[in-house]
Amino acid sequence: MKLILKSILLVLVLVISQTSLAKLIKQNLVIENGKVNLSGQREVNFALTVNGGIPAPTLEFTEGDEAEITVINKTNEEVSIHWHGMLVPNNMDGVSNLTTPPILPGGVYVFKFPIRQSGTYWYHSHTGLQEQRGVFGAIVIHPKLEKYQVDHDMVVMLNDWTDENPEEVLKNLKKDGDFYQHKKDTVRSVFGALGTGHFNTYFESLKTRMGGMDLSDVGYDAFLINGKKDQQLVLAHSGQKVRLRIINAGASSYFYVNLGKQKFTVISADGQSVNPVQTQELLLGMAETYDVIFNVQEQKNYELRATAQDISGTASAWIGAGEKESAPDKAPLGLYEMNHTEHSPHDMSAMEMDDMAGMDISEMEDMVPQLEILSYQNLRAIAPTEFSGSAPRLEMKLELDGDMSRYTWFINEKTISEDKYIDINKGDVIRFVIVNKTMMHHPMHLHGHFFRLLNGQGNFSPLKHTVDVGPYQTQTIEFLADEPGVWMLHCHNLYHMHSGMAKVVRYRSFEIPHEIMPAENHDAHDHDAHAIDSWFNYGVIDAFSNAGQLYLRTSNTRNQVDARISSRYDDNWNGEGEILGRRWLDKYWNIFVGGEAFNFESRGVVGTTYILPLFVESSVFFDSRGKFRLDLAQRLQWTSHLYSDWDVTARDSQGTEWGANLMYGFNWSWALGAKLTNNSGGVGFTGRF
Ligand SMILES: [Cu+2]
Repeated sequence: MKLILKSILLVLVLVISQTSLAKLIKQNLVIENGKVNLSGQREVNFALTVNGGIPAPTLEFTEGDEAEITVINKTNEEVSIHWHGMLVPNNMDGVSNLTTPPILPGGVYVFKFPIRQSGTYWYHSHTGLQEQRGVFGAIVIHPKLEKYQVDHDMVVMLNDWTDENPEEVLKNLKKDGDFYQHKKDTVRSVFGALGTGHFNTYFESLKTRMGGMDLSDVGYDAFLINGKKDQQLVLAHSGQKVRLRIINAGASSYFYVNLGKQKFTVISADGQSVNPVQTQELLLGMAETYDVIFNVQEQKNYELRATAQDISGTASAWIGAGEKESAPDKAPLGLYEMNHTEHSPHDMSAMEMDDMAGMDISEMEDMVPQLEILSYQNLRAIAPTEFSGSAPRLEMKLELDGDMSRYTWFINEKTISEDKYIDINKGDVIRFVIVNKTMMHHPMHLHGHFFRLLNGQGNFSPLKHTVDVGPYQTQTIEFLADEPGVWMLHCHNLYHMHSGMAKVVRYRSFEIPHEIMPAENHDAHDHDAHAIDSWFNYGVIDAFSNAGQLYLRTSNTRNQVDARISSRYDDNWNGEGEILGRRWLDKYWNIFVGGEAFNFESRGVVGTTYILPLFVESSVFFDSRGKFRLDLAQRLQWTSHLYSDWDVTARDSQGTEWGANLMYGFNWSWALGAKLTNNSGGVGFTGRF
């Protein structure tokens, strides 16, 4: 009897203490237009600050708290805040026009949700390209009982920064997916490949039309840790433990993170605890987070260095005190060595998977593996994560693909504007097999859930909210559908997402609340991905002493209008022009209809263009007089600056015309050189805009 009373009393005490611990944590976030100079090179006026700074303030909670966050929009555009990795009610997810109303200029929105989890997360705008302009901050949630006692607990927030307005960056990528290769001096070429002994790889990439491996599309001006290129993060002394909550808030950069050759222990991934693993380095995709513990063993000041995956820049933060211990530079990347057979640390190696699977926790802790770089197969949950066997399963393949020439990105060959929903049933276990058919990494993020990453750890597969799918790799994830709502599933490369690589996972039983519906009806395919079906422009002007041309293009996801007038000297000056409306059927193939003027006659044309292996553009025209025309054109990049364009036009009503040039490109926009045609030669320039 006494024992029972005692137990009841204990339960009461526990219940009361728990209730009193459930604190309401209030925070205001004021978003404003700001002028900042984060690169140290230029002050820019497109920045968005939160409470006056970049990054936004760190929000700190304890599991069980209630969050009340008031977002105040003092800008002249609509804004949003998404709580990345947080298990929130669907209407608190912060995706404008999908889950939450947009916060209009001068508007205020109060987010209220219970804190159901612990770990390291973050928040960011889910509107336009605002995340790249500064709207991102960390979320730190302490568990009720902290397992790891440390002397210092620090957020390490990584991001990429461009002094160019991100809207301009997207416009440039839409002109040419390789736009920033010039700025970064990573243009691949025939002689570049020959000189490094990789001609076969290069030729193969042209033959298969894969192009080279691109680790990053954008040429950034700075990489930052907590908003700075270099800083003393914390003064720590020998014998102290430092917990680092590393968050990749980059818009389109993967980061390597290391402390030189120092080892550190990974204790959680994407906020979820994993069996401790020792490593010297991490590779973080956008939106991924890792918590690590670093034991300061000597009285030194260690450099924590984040290096962009394409080795185009670094950021540093110093930990410790005393003599500085710098992290070594990473070797520059061979432009041609990379192909899809090369492994990224996130790829599965069957052998390693076998080694790790079936090991129990105590064995793991005994032999905390020591790694040079952490890979996914080293992540093991601390408790079983498998779902009950009775839950129905739905398996779906998601193919990631893209078209670099028009910078459009697809899931299962469609952009989100073309095919938006994946419908699921509550209670099902949903398995996505994500197959990457591109030469880029895609960090795929699912809102509102943790998924199991099937990494060979069986019942102990780790829980994540974002998974890196490397070039030509496949990753399989599964989750229990127990959070009714509509949830984004998208690539966390901001420019990929805004060029189509996104979907919405929709619970069949879920009804979109009334306050969202108007937006849903008004703008059915716009949602988060504002730019997807916008039109983008591109133009070329050629001015040679023997030929001239003006080409203008405007295009959106599938449609394109081309206008071209040209003139060349063959015995005398003649002119021609055409205007064509095109429809892209897949990334290599379009059909067109339009008109052409030739020899002072105009006629209607229909036809088709196909991109052949080696990126030879071939077009067949049939005109309203029953005549036939064949065009072939190709660019050959000899060195990073020297290139040739050649083209052939064959008409059955006339002979064959050809032209070829040899140009020296100063940058993406301008080139000088010489041009040959059937029977003339000349010099001049080319401008692209
Ligand atoms: Cu992507």
